[in-house]
Amino acid sequence: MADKKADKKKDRNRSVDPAVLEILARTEDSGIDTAYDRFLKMQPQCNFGEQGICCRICIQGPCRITKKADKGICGASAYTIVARNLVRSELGGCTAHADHGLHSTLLAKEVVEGNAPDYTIKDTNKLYAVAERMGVSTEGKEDKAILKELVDIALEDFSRLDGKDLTWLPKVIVPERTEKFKECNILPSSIHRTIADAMAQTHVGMDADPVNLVFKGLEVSLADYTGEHIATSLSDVLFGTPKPVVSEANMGVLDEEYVNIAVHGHNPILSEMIVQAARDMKGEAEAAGAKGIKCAGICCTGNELLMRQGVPILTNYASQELAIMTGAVDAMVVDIQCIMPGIQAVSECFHTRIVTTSPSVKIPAAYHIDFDEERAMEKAREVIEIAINAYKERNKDKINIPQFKNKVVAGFSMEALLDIFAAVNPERPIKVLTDAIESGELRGVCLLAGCNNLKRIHDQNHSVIAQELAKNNVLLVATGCAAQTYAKFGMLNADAVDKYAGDGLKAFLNRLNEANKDKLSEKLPLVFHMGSCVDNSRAYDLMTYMAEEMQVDTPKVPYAASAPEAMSEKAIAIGSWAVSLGMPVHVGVVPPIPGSPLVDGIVLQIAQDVYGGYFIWETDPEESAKKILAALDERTWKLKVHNMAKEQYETEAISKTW
Ligand code: NFS
Ligand code: SF4
Repeated sequence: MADKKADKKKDRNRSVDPAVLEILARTEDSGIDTAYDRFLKMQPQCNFGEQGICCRICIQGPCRITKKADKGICGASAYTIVARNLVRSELGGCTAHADHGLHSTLLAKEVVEGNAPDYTIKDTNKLYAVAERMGVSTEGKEDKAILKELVDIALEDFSRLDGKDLTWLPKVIVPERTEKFKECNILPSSIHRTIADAMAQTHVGMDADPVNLVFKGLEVSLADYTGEHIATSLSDVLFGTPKPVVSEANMGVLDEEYVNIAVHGHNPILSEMIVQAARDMKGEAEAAGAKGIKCAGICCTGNELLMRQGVPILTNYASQELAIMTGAVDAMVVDIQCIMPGIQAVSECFHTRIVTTSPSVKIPAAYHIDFDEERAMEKAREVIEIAINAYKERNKDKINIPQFKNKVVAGFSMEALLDIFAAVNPERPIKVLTDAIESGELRGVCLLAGCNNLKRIHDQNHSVIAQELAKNNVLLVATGCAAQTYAKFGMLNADAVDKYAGDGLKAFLNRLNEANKDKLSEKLPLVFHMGSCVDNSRAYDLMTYMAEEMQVDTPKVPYAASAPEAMSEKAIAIGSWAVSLGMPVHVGVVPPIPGSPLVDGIVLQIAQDVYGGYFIWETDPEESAKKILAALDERTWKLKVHNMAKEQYETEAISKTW
């Protein structure tokens, strides 16, 4: 027993990232505590919580469902408690994305009104494209006037109270989906109204019906999707739509001779300025004895900067504290979301400064710069100064950078993908993809998304599932921390195609490479990095375009999603909209739902009957890949049968709706 305990304490193998393993190995006696250690100390975790049958919604609780007490004090059954907890998680995710989307919208408003002098409209093509999608005419209008109309639509979609339908969402999904959502009464009226209503609906003594609650959760998830779509669209307008870009990833991107700044969080509004200021302040860094300034990204801010600026990826969620333990990070600048409070304690063992920048994300003892859009560049320069000052205090003996990094080809926005497809079929670019599925060359598309979760071996599910799917000719797109795993592991480059892709996928990618050889400086990667987690909206746009080409509702498209190491409430919100919008959604960590077999059944089966999308819980990576493949195969098979019937009987056998 004692030995077992000691072994647990020494478990330094909770990752498959070689850089992480190297740092974990040397932390043995350092006394530094990271998430990997705290996870072990937390064991065993509470079974009631894991099952979702602990209720703390009122302070008569906590009420836990047991054999002896099969209802809470108020009489709530396991199904009510589980469903209510699920809705509250979806709400957590939705509010995070709403906050992000609203921030982007308000920045756009400031740009229109001339109050944010350091920002401009960078991408007028995207501005026109979004305007067209929203039905805003652009004729004879100044760019700012167009942007103003988009801002007005977005702001109304955040705040409308009159019960009318959202404007943004129905414009970016197939009409059959909108009909379905209206029919089931889950089309949100506005983002903030849906959030408020769902909070009220889950108060003590409110909704007890699990189906009604689960469906409310799906409405919340559609509000979440709207917030994400707005965030992506307006960020592209203000900062540029990503195009293929070459960079690198993993701890080896740090360079001892430079001032190193880790940029961490989610919102490009600040980090875009930091990157610009870092370029401008090279001289100051040189004066301090460095060769210059290097920025490297963590989590989705990292993805945003990689996609638009080619800034390298440092690491992903689980290993954020370990980046500090290289001794070479002078400042870690954080904005919002997925920032472990644990980074501060680790930073205190080094010279690293933690700099918070959002009024809603402060960490005791960290530096805080009140970022404000009106004086964006000035604030960004303040942050860089903190980093340069820290650089002067570096302890050379403590610097030890794991020398692992891989080449990355990223930047695949929807626009970039269409451009690549257009080299093969200029009239109907997306047909290149749907044809490849129809001919059997590809078995479908899978979006690999989501977080790291310390319950899993860090990055293992991500890498194994992707390798299995690639071998089986699935076209892979990725976002979030999943995409960062692939970046770190060399799976976002063409070498990975030779190594992992099946023959069909190879042939498909080669055809695209051949057609684009004058246009692309690099061959296409195994996995297409589509951006941050809000950019899952890009990945769903892809499904929507495929559905339009195939003339079917989205649940018929052979397109699945997987969150192999899901962790955050945002991931739960995303998984839920992916289900309502028609995807089979694999999750590699079972969320707190199985405590009610009824609710479990609703999200696994009833959701499918009504919306066409459904969840798959599977923790084993090989099994997960098999289940994702089965879900894709079922859809391609059905499409084939329908198409055969259509030809044989010359009828429109294929119904468009789910
Ligand atoms: Ni998505 Fe991106 Fe990472 Fe998870 Fe966090 S950074 S928003 S939530 S942990 S993928
Ligand atoms: Fe218990 Fe009901 Fe209160 Fe939940 S809402 S804590 S089940 S009494």
